Amino acid sequence: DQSGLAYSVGTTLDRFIKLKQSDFPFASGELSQLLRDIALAAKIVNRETTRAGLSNIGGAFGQVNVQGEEQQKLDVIANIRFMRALSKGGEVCAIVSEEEDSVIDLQNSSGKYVVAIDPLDGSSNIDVNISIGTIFSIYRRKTTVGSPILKEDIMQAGREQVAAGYVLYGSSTMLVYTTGCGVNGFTYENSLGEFFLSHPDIKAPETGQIYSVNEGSQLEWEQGILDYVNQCKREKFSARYTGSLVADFHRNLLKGGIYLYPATEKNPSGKLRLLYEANALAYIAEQAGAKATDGHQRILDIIPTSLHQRTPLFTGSAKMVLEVEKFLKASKV
Ligand code: P6P
Repeated sequence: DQSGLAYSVGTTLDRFIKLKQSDFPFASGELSQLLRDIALAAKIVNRETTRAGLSNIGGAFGQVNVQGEEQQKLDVIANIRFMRALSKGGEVCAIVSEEEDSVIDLQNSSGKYVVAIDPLDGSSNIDVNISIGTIFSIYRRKTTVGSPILKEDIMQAGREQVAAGYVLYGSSTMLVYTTGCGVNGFTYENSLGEFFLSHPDIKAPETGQIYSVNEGSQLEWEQGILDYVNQCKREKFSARYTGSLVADFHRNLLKGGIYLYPATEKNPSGKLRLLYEANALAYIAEQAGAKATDGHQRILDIIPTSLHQRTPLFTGSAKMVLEVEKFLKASKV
């Protein structure tokens, strides 16, 4: 932290953002404001998720989103809340959301940033009170005038991200994000309505004993994945899979471990979305000394070709990700 100003556990998110802003000598505060706008929406969605069972907003909303999945009411509410916070905040020119078929152009010519977001991932877990999450990526638009352009501004490779993060609505609600200078985690204190720095400078263990995969699709995996998971079993690793990507990713980031979503018959390109799921977690992983690959290349190097494209995702402790790639290569010879 070149600012020289000390921050410590217990620093509020607002103060932390201000302190870290000085890491960017030319920062004019827009990215800081955008991060605050996201934190605000997270506070509102947090309140909704904790009440889901009570105010009868759980359960399917009846509509089907672009993913062909039943939209839970909370999905819709989270999408509305983040859209509203981002458009009101004034820093964003366009949004890609899992809940929207096409790009939302905010008609904001002064907005320098593009946000890709999954407002509420793992929403099938809402009704059974399992942790859910928000995942977001932030890019600077490349063009400087007129409406943002799909190829140049919206579908940028993950390595172009200027910031990324997730909110985990779990036993406590956490905001974890990076702006390219490491990863920091903040825990929400409901009674004060503030996020406080609780996990400064998160570094992922370089290996671990936890693997997270839906073994129900084992018969559909390519041989290398099967070989790797069998190796995990020989080494008596623990299987931990909540069905909620953010929860599994966060636990593995802190304790060491790997999350795998390979290609399956149902999802031949994997299930997870590149723009608003894999890229954000891949940026955080690498900033914390971990890795994220599609089995052959860094997630962050994938050049997007469509808005909602899927990718296989193997992410977590660096040595474990390298091991998966080794097994995939070995199974092809
Ligand atoms: P499956 C939730 O729908 C999600 O996008 C991730 O949060 C989760 O890890 C995965 O899909 C679960 O998918 O096929 O194992 O049910």
